[in-house]
Amino acid sequence: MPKNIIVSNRLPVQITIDKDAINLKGSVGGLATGMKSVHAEGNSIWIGWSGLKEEDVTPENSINIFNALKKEKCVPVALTDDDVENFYLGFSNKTLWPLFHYFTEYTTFDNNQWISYKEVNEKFAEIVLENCEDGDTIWVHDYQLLLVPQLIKEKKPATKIGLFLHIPYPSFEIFRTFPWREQLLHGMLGSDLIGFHTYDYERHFISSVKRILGLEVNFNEILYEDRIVKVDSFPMGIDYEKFNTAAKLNEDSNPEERSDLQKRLDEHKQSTSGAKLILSIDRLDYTKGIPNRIRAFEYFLNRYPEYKEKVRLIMLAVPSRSNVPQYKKLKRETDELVGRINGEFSTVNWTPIWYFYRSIPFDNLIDLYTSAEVALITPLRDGMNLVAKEYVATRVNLDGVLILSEMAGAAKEMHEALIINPNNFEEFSDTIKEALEMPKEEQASRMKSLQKRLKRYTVEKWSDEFMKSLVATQKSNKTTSVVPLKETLLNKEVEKFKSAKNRLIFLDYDGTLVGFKDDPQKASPDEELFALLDAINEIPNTTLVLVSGRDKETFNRWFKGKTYSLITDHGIWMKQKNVDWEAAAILKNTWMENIHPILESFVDNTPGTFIEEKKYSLAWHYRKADAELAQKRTIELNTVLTSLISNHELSVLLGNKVVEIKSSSIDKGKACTKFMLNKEFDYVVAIGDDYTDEYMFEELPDTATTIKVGFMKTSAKYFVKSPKEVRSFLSKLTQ
Ligand code: GDG
Repeated sequence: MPKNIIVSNRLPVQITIDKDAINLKGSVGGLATGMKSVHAEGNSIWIGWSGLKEEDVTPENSINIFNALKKEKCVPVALTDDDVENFYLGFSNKTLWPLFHYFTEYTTFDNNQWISYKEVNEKFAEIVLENCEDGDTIWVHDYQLLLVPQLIKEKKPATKIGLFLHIPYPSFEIFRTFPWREQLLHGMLGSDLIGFHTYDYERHFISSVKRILGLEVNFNEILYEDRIVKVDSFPMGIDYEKFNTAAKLNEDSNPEERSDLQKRLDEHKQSTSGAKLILSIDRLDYTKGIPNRIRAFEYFLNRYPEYKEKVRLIMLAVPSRSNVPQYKKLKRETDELVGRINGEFSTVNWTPIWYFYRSIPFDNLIDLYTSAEVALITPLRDGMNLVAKEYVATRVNLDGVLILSEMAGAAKEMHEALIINPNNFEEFSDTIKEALEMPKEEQASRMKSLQKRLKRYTVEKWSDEFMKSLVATQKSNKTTSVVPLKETLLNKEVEKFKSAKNRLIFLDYDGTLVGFKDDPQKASPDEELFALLDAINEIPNTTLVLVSGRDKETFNRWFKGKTYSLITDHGIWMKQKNVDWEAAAILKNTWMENIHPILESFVDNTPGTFIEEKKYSLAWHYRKADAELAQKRTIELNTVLTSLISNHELSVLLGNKVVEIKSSSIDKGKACTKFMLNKEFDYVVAIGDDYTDEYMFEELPDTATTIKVGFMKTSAKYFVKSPKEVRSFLSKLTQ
């Protein structure tokens, strides 16, 4: 029975060893809750780091640890001291975390840490591979494990792999600075489905994929090797009922039963009439904008002094990554700021900021949420931010106001919050005032709408939606009728070729026999290719034809002295073995002078593009241009051209990174048909990579073997991944 395998940096249980006793404690985090139903299903397992260092695990306790975790359906990945230092505190938290949160000044690029990141990702992948079988569904979480999908997919292609990034995905301009950008993207693209919290992160990722890897993207589907990788946004929710129920219990509790913290909070309220609490909760992380928030609060107190002695900011900062220098600096800065402001503003009865640097139990968290009239959640950058959602879920009386930074992913869906730019102190302080003075009815109407959505789109729903989408991705991947030409099928084709009596091979050139070069003139045949083509050409009863959009002059120069048959200019010129060139059609090229200026204007406004003038066609090449701009311009150019050429027997070909205008009375398909006229072949194979080759695939007899290079929409029967695979197939024919 297929399994669900969850993979995350940390396991959902915390393990401690006390002498010989092994203690496990379930984690209460959002991820553990969200994945509960996925993990509960069938024979699911969770793979991750237990928090113990390899050095803590001895031959005596290792079995017990393993068995204790096994009971929880968890499989540990062992990390050494060195891994924790370089992979976790190093690369994950000093490189990826700051870079993806736009803190480039905090980002370090250290090659040793990158090596460690790769090694630890391999460790995770190895444990996954030991535990997975074909048909299993694997869900990998977050920025620490971005290489894991590819490492699994390479070895186990028949698994379904999902990846969810919990932090922002930065814009291309930020991501491009990352030295190992290609490797990281390839790592992620090992997935079948990649999920982000918001559409913005999704589009930034797609932009990086297009610009850095030059891959083709249709809406949210990336054509990657022989697969489709789907990208989508899944905004993570919370366990609404858990927070809502806890808040109701808190509300109904007797004053004597209340916690010490709750009693202090109550005292504050009773001390002055109109006293209000503003709450902030975060891990102590520079992305959360804590010093900024404190300064903005100071600005507010100076701007609206009437709130002194009435309003208190209660700030919970949970210790986090305290070994990393930036976090140490942040702690110092926060301590100093709180000290300075409290020193400056405090009176005998009032301190403006209550600051807790610790983690608190869940019940106290509820005390804070339910007691605060305002929640001030103002990160400088945040993937989602669940605290904002939890605050809303605890407001059982429909009161309270959420102030939320527009830099948090949550702002994309919590429109009824007061959304602010945390860097704008005027707006910041005015919004605090607005929140403190907001009429009850408005509070209720905003809370109601916010709660409605949170109640519906819970964390469980989030994981269900992701899993459903992952399964659906696999189905849509299978709907294509084109199959990869490998192993058995490939050998069958070779057999068919060998047992045939008269064979014909049509080969496109660019993108089929050679990879693309920035300058098309530099793509001349290499020695290996000549040797291969010569070997095929020498096989008895075999006709080799190169069919290209290239001009006759270029092919004449490149293949001088060779006896292969050639078709050039998309079929205008044909040269049969040992015969001179003949024109397949008499064509005019007077139209060119009208089209040329249009192409020139597109060259002017699309840097990196150029025009290739052929005798009977004009080509606008954009392979060196920015991928996104080129995509936009291609649509524009196609629209302009198709409206102009309709009466002129011309057609526009949208090729592989090229738009070509040529006479519509010729194409590769017509040329191949003409070539075959009055000849008998019992094995025909055609290989090509772009739109212009589709004419060939469509017009050849049904019995022909047609092969597309690259995984794109095609009417060919098979596909191969690259010119390298084409060459390998051809060389099998010669053996
Ligand atoms: C990453 C992304 C994204 C906090 N203090 C205490 C405590 N908490 C709980 C909160 C909340 C969670 O921790 C914090 O969640 P966030 O979403 O705010 O932040 P990150 O930890 O940075 O998480 C983030 C998230 O992943 C999910 O995808 O939203 O953007 O950075 O649940 O309640 N819980 C208890 N005591 C505390 O002192 N019990």
